[in-house]
Amino acid sequence: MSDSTPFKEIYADHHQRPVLDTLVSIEFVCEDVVMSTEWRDTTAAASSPAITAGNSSTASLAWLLDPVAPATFAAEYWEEVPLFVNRSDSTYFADLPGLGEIDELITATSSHIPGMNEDVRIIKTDEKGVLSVHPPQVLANGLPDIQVIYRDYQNGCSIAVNQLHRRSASVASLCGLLENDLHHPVGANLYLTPRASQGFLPHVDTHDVFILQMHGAKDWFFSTPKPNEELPLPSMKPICDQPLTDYKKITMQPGDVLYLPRGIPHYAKTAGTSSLHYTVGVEPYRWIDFMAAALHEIAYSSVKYRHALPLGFFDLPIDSSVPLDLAEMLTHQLHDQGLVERAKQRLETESLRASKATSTGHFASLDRVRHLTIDSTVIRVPGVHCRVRRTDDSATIDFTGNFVSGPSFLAPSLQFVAKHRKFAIKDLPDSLSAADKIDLVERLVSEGLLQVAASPQ
Ligand SMILES: O=C(O)CCC(=O)C(=O)O
Ligand SMILES: [Mn+2]
Repeated sequence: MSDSTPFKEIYADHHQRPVLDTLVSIEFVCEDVVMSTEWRDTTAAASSPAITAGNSSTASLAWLLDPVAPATFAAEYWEEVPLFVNRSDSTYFADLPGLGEIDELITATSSHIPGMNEDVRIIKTDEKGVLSVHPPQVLANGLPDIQVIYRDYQNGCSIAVNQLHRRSASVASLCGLLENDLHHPVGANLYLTPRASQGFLPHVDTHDVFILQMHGAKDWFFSTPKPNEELPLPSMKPICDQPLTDYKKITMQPGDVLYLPRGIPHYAKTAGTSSLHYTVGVEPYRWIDFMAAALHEIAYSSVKYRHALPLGFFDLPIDSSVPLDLAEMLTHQLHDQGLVERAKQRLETESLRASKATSTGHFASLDRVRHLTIDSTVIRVPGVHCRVRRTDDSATIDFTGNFVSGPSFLAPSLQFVAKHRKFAIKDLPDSLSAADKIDLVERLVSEGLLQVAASPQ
């Protein structure tokens, strides 16, 4: 991406283009709109929300960024350049929880997640620029006191709900579908801000974010990108010393999406109306994660990596010839594509383990599993993604939240399952007997990958 196009604003519908005086005040946007080769009228092709369970998983990133194609996003924006999709279609996110559902999202689940902070937070930056962030008051039953939150909101506080994908199955489905396209972990937070208010001070996030405007309007201010400059690690303290004049402003309306790469300083404010947005965050696998996965894989095949460090080693000098020797072994083995593939598979397997809210209605299938016959039809559980991996003597199908492993002769059947969303049991490859086909499918239903089709066969 050249320096002359630091940011793109994409209009999904040319009838909705802002009037010129708006553009003039954002000189870099103005230039981009005129120069843009991306801009096109996609009114006719306007896609309907693709987040409901069962829709094609490949449509998800395309749907989110429409009219920007995922390949364009990957090549020109990802990790480098903010992208504003100004589609102004207030129905675009209608299938996701909106303003009317927030009370339930807050009160139906305990606010405290063991091992993590509170996931509901009350946030305000006051007129003097002083930030306050605090957890909600909690009732005796452990749930947030919504009455106090209503009062805070009326006093100008924003309400943030983290881990939305654990509270709402439709948000979980959206995140799962995006994960399936991006191959990086995705989660969602929600921010509700009253009119004329500011939540956070300018800051950087250590993950990439897609901001989805659900209700009302919000002004966003963010700095122009400096490609590849920061890319903070999750553990880095987010710093933000950008002078305020360097910030560009856009206004988000319902249906709009803003992509901000991690490390881009930003803040947001409401003016005349309240605002609800989701922040869909992508905590990407980085090369450090890949290298760590490769090292873990090597440790399985090389005993040298499994030896203990010397007793009392904190107080001893470390002989650097040992780590150098290990690094050389790693370099040598990385020439072998096998290690590269195993490291990749390790990350794939890990990515399928993360748990999210679910609404698959699976208990009905568990009730029917005993009645399967060779003629029964089964479907893959909507929103559950799977991948097959094999070793010399085993075949495994990893899927969201679980896996099933067996002898390597199962590999063609597992691959068949991974390829077909819906199939009759008899259509599984004939390397399995009829009884084995039924056994395998029973197992995959029991473990949560397959559902028994509702209609009698
Ligand atoms: O709405 C705000 O105050 C800031 C939200 C934000 O920084 C984010 O969603 O990443
Ligand atoms: Mn942020």
